[in-house]
Amino acid sequence: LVAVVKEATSATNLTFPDYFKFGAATASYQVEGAWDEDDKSENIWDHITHATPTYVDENDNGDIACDSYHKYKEDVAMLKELGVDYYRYSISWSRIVPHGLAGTPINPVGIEYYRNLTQELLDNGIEPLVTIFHWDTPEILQDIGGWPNPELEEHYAYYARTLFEELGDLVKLWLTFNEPKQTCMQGYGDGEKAPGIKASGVADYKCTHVLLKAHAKAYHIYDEEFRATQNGRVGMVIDTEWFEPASGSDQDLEASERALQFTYGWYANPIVNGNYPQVMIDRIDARSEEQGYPESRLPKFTDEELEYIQGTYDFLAVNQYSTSYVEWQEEADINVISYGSDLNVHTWTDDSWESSASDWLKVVPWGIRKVLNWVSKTYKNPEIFITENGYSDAGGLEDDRRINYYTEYLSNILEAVLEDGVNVTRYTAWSLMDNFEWTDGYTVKFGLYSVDFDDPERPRTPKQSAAYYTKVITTRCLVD
Ligand code: BGP
Repeated sequence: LVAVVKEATSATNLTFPDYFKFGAATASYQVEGAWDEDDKSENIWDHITHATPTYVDENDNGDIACDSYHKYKEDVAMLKELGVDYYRYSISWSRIVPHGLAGTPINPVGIEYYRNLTQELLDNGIEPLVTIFHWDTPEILQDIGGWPNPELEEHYAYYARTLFEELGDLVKLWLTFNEPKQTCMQGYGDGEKAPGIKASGVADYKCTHVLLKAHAKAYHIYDEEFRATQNGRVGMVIDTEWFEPASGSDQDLEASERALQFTYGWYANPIVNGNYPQVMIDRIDARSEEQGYPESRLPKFTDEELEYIQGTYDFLAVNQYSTSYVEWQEEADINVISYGSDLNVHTWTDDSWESSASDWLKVVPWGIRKVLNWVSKTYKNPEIFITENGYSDAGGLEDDRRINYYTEYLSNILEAVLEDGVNVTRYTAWSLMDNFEWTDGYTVKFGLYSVDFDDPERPRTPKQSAAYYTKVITTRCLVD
């Protein structure tokens, strides 16, 4: 009987706790445009889309995008209409430090833009949640090797300190990096995102190593120089799918745990516990040795660095969209050097799962509940922000599939909070509006608002999902 009653308790009847906040997200390169205005310099996405237009579907780029650089007041009006508690947006590094390097001049017009946007949010009762870096590395820094170059730690620290100094009176929530796994794996591993470098199993590990040290440095700078006066909090956005074991066998359960450690754990374990997950260290060290490398392809932290990195988070942040099945497989050919063969599991998606306009995004609502439980259990019940979740289609204002996605995922989140005791305090919809979706250009739409990219004015129009989201926020439950 208990089981039956539990089954019948639909999360749609339950209410989000009072402390729970709702937001919407964008990122600088994806919405701002104004790519060379007011002394902004080129970033790696400006560079790759101009140098190799075919890199992006339909040869598109973010030169104008949603034109948010000029239309930020409209964006804030949309957020106000939506009724969100906060807005997650990112800052363009090459707008703030056009010469990229530590010690070079700060661009006052860049600072002014973000102060204006942030003040406009505050004037409208919307809390800023700022991503310091969302994939748009200044091209000047890529010219010296990009993230695998250890010097990036200093250059990033200079940029981050500048933001704390210039915006920290207004901004109280900072995210150092968005999805560093994508920066490193796609940027320097499989080459599917700018700068498009293919050196999987080597450069992606170096990139991560530098980036984690840069994160820790920014965290310590905030902690030691700003926290006492500004009273804010700092975290890092880490993305992961859920990896559902294909069977209950020990091998498949191990494959699932290993995939999660190589994905979420690659970044979360260092910032929580001080080092890479043991399974990554063991596997990559052993494979490197067998491959004849003089040192492991996975760089090592010194004891001092381990201590410096450990505990550099005030909350954990999760981007979650999709799920795969995972099973154990025979060891990969030792001659193959890649992240994939270091991880060495077999993954696939189920044909019955609803698809979206993005090949990597399947609608698997129960996956988010499992991810939240795994993060909570693995990292000892931290406060968790969901910093992205959303659904892509080909466009249109009647987006009932998106409404369905939000209902189902939010229902699983609610169950994680109310039934499983997971400490989730924020939910962020990706995205506030249709935008430049990286290599998909404008062909794939995630927005609650549509943007007409054929019109030079870039008019925005609410979709049905926008009204739906407003209703969820105001009623604090999952209305039909
Ligand atoms: C996340 C990114 C976002 C956004 C979203 C949709 O990985 O943080 O910037 O782009 O995914 O993905 P995509 O643009 O690849 O379709």
